[in-house]
Amino acid sequence: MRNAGSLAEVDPDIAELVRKETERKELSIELIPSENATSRAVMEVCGSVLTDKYCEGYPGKRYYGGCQYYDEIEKLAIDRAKEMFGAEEVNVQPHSGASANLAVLFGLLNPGDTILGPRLDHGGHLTHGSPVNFSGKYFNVVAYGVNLDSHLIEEHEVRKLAEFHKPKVIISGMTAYSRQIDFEMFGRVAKEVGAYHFSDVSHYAGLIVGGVYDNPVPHADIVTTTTHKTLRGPRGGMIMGRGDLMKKMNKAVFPGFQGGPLMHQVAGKAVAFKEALTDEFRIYASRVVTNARELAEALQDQGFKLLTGGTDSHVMVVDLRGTETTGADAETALGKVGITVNKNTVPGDPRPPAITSGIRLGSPTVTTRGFRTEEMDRIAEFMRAAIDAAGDEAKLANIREKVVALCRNFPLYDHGPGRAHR
Ligand code: DSN
Repeated sequence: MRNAGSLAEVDPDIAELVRKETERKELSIELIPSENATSRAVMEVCGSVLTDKYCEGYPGKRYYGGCQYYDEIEKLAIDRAKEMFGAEEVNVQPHSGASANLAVLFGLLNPGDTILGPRLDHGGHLTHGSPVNFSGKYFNVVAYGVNLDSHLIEEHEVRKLAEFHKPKVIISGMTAYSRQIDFEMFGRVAKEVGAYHFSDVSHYAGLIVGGVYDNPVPHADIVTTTTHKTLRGPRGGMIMGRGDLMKKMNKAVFPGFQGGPLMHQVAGKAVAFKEALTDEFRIYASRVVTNARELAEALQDQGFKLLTGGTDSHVMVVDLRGTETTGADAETALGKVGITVNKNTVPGDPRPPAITSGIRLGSPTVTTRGFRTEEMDRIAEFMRAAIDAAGDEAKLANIREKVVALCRNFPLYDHGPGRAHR
C-alpha cells in the first residue's frame, strides 16, 4: 500500500537533510554562477503528481495512454521557449545540458567526425570535446582556446583551426567566460567552412531572454541550454533550432538517448519560462549583470585580479596566479564564512585541476535574493577578509557572523525555508 505519511514521518533522516540544506542556502552567499533559486511555483510543480507518468514520444504521438494533459504541458513549454528565444523549433525533453549536447552531437555527426570546440581548461565544458567525456571519445576534437594575455576568444584563432581542420561542427559557448561571445562571428566562420554552428548558452540563457546578452539563435543552426542557471528554472536541458535539423534532434533525444521524459521537470520548465517572459524577469536579468559588474569592480578595488578585467555577464573568474592562495585554498576559506564559490582553472594554469589558480563567481542567486550593488561591495570586503584570514578560525568565525546577518536581511525562499519541500 502506498504510504500516505509526510516526508518527515516517512524519512526523518532525509527530511532533516533537506532542512539543513535549506538553512545552508538561506544563510550563505551563493556565488556559484551556474546555480540559482527557483520560485515556489516551479518547486510545487516539480514535486507534484506529474512525477509519476511515462510519456515516451512527443505531444500527439506517445507510446502510453493517459498523456492528454502532458501533451498540453509540453506544448506550453515549447511555445514559451520559442517565444523566449525566437527559435523555430524546440525540444524540452533533455534531462540535462549534457544530455542535450549528447543528442546534438550524435544527431548531427557520425562517430569519428571532427568538432571544433572550446578548451575545457579555458572555460569550455566537458561535453564540448573533453577527452574524458563522450564528446572527446567518439569524435575527433580540435579545441580553440582564449588568448593567453587578453583571455578573450579571437576570431583569427577560431578561423585558422576551422580552415585547417574543416570540422563538421563548431561549438560556441563557455562556462567560465565573462565577456560577450561573438555568435555572429562563429556563425560566419562555420558557414565559410561548411560546418554547423552549435551554440551552448547554458550559462547565459536567462540573460539572453532578459535582453542583456546577445542571442545566438539567428546565427546558429542548433542552440542548447540548461534551464536552471541564469534562466532560474528547474534542472534540465533543451534544444532549439531550425525545423529541418530539429527532426534529427528529436529522434536523437527520443528514442536515441532517452526513454520517458521527466514530465514534472518539463512542467517546471514551462512555469519558469512563463516567469522568464515577464517584465520582472527582464529587470532581474539586467540586475544580474549590474551586480556582476559591481562585484568585479569591488573585487579589483580589494586587490584581486580578474580574467579580462571584468565582466559583461553574470560570471567572472578571479585569477590567483602570482599569489600564495590557490583556488582550492580560496574555496575552503570562503566556505568557512559561508561564501560558496568553485575553484576553477585559469587559462595556462600552472596548478592541477583539483587545486587550480582561480575561483569562478557569479551573481544569479544573490540577485534573486535581492542583493544590489551595495551588497556586492560587502561581498568583496568579506572575500578579501576571509582569504587574508585563511587558517585563523576566530577571524573566520567573526566574518561568518557578518555573512549570516546580511543573509537574514534578504530571505531567499520568501515562501518560507523548506516550505516548498513539504
Ligand atoms: N557544471 C556546470 C557549471 O557549473 O558551469 C556546467 O555544466
